[in-house]
Amino acid sequence: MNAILENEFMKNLEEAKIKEITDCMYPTEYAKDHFIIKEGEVGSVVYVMEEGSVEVSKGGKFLSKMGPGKVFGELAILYNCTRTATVKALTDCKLWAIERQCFKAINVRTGLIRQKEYMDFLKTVPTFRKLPDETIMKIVDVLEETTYQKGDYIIRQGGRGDTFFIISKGTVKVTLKEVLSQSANGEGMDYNVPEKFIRTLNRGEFFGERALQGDDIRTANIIADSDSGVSCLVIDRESFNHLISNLDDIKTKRYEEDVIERRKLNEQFAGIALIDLRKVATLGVGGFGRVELVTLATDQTKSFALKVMKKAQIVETRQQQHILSEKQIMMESNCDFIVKLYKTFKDAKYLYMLLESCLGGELWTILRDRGHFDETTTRFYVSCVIEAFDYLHSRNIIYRDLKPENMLLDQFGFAKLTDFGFAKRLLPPGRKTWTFCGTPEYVAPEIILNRGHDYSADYWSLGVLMFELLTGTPPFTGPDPMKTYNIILKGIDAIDFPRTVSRNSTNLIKKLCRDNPAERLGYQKGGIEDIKKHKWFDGFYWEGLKTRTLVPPIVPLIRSAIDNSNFDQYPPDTDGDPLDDMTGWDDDF
Ligand code: ISQ
Repeated sequence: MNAILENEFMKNLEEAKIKEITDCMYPTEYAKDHFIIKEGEVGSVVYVMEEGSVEVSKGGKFLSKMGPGKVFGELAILYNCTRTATVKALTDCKLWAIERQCFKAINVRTGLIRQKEYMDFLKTVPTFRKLPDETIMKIVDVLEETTYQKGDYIIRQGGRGDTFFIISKGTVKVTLKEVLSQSANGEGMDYNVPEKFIRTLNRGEFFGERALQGDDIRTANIIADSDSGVSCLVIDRESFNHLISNLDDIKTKRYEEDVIERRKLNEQFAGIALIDLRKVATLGVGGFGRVELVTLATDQTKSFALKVMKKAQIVETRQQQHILSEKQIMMESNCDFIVKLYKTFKDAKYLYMLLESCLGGELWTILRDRGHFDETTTRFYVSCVIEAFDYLHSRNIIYRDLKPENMLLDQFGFAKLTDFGFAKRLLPPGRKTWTFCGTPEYVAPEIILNRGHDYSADYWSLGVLMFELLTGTPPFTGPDPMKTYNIILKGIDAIDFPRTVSRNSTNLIKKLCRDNPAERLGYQKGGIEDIKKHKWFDGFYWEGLKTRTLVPPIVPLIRSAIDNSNFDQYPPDTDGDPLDDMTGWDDDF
């Protein structure tokens, strides 16, 4: 337990979780000279040393020696990772180990239990009962647990307060001083009058709810009354009001019509077969394969981006579900700021996606070549992402992989999101998800801490993107992923903003990169409109962006439908043929 509490990364986990983790650890032994972890191998176990000593090396070079109480391999807590160093036993060693799967189960379980328990509590309170589940879930996220010792006054009669409490552990006493002269503002209270016991309140019961409606004078005393202490879930009026919308402004969105419109568009491409396509150049190389620029053999004025993915590699990295969901989301999305997927193909070795081609190149390439962007340019690209997020979030989809590499410019210079390998539909709305994904520099703290995340993780990444576009480097960067994660956990206030970043920009980035997801701009009752209304966007022509009449800040030079000059050059694939896979997992692709 102490070892975990001293580990730079693990110490950030909640105490209840650490306790469960230590309960799930099992003892293991390694004899002198044996390897515990080998660099480059995939690993899913985290170790804590109990006895002995080990040597850490990287690329054959000695790095350090470690003894009892040290934790190593902790990146495996987050995902099945390739080990970044080798750890060898210098003496016979005793260690404690935990499997990632076990850790993950603890997280999901504690997260879900907490959510369900708090939801049930809130639904018993009249003020909350009428609210939609989605709002109650948001309230659950801002509840803070506070503990009290026996005898502590949680609320004092006559005092002012704007907080509401639900008892999550222990019991409290309600007492009253019968003060005849007590005025409405609590003045005139006679503190010598004895308190009269009224009743006890137990776990699940609540008090102070009138404070949420603006009535801030406390009408009774509430005193902690359990020997082992009392815990309360607390919310204040301001947080409550931020999450609760009085306006019934849920726009009647015509989602079904959208899908129908997209199906019609896809029908235009239904007749295209793989053999009709001719490869022109490679536009990108990614985890599962390549993206090729292709044209129709019969019509060179039309081009597409063909994403070719190796099935064996998808299966090896257990990404099957992600790929199926990528197809579904991209084929149904009908938004100018999202790359369209027209058709898919498959054979024994590969899956193919026939995508709209965007020949302006990756925003990443342009940023690399220019160093950084000015505010106007940044505002334009950030706005394109906001439009895409507005579209996705209103359909309960989170994107989870924002970065300049995943933003492509079309022929006019508008940015579009591509690569939906991590996008996920959250059903029912308000649900959370626990998959660790994204690029280290863009990952939100709640993802690192495995607390469950939802679309507020996209707002975090939007803040990171804005910083990277303005300065050329993302705010949280370390020499390796674990160090990056530790920097992220220290928060945005620990980051130095270059003086070139204006006050308004800094203000917006900090509001997007709040540690607490529920406090991020975009996640509160005004939704994504709150971001659009921020002063950094003052005067921005949102309507012109939507109708594409606004002139983009960078208009790419594209000479023809097969001009790949805005993309980097990639060497030909020399990996050889992947294995066949006819197991049928891709039937829906
Ligand atoms: C569309 N056009 C150009 C490049 C692309 C890369 C990935 C996905 C879609 C693309």
